[in-house]
Amino acid sequence: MPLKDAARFAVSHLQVLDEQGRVDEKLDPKLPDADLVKLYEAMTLAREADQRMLKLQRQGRMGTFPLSTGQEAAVCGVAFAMREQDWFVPSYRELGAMLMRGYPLLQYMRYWNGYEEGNTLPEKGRNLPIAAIVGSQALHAVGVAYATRLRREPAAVVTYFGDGASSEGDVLEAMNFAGVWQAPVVFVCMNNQWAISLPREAQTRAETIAQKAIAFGFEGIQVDGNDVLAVYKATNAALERARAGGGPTLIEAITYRLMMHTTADDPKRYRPEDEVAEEWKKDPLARLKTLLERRGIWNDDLQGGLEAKARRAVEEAVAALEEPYPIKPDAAFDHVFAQPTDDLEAQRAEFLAEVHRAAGEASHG
Ligand SMILES: Cc1ncc(C[n+]2csc(CCOP(=O)(O)OP(=O)(O)O)c2C)c(N)n1
Repeated sequence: MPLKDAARFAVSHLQVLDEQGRVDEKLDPKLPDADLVKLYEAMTLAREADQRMLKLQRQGRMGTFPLSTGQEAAVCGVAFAMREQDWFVPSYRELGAMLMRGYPLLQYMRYWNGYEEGNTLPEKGRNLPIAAIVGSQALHAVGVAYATRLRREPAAVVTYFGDGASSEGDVLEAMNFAGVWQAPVVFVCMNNQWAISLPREAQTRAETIAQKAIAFGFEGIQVDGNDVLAVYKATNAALERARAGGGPTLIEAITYRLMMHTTADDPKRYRPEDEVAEEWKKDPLARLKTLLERRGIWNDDLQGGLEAKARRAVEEAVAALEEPYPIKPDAAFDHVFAQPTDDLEAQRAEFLAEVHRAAGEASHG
């Protein structure tokens, strides 16, 4: 009996806007000029906030935080394709998208400055908080997506995770459930080439991360993650399919973590600086700016105005951050359940008693 193919698969790679800022006309999602400018503004604000927070951290005015410099196109392009009724389930490196979804920069800075209540989102809006446990959010996303389907809502869920997280059981289990249930969820793997000091080649033997979707019975696509048009186009298609009952998609966004993992990390110890210099040449902000200039809708005045506006917004948040702020040590106990359990409240009381005892000891020397 001859051997037959049981199945055959292929994984596409999408690029619309190349490194020189040229658009492939056939693939162009044809966003209006105003939308391109909005995207560029969102990405610029994220970059400005990231870099300002790095300086604050170095001055001892900010806690340890993860940087998203270099990943703005992938982060913001995804969020731009989302509608208000879609659910946003982030990891911890999606500053630009969080701001686009209405999360105040001040809250974000408070959270990374050690205030748990900074991770409380505005009541309105379908946004989940930052998830620092690698991969955990993928399971939450699938649960939310399943509930969305049960309620027959025309909404979908987006979750982000890293190349490192793609090897976590949580993410693989989440994708399996999503496939079986045909849950309306878009998994966005931000392949920034590094999981702290572990390079992509040592993460998985698979040629692409996108192909992992195939094993779970849904489509995976790879996109140039520094190309905001490709990211937007792929996400928009995946969300439309999910909202219409077509099930999940995995999008692997190829990008690069241009800075340290977090401010506690020194990447010079494990990756060559010429690699980083090469990657700066693919800066997603510069690429989108070139496109705006080619279209004749951008100039130095507008650039100066945008930079000043972003700086003002960041400085306002920094000024508010440094105002006296009441500490709520038990904030971690809030928002765990809609109806707090007796057990949790008992733990809160025990914790607060301990805090008061320690504070009393400290004040009495
Ligand atoms: C379950 C779990 N294991 C380990 C860690 C420590 N940790 C934090 S970030 C990280 C690397 C994650 O890399 P990746 O998923 O590629 O995302 P990136 O940080 O590059 O965005 C690790 C190991 C954690 N927070 N949670």
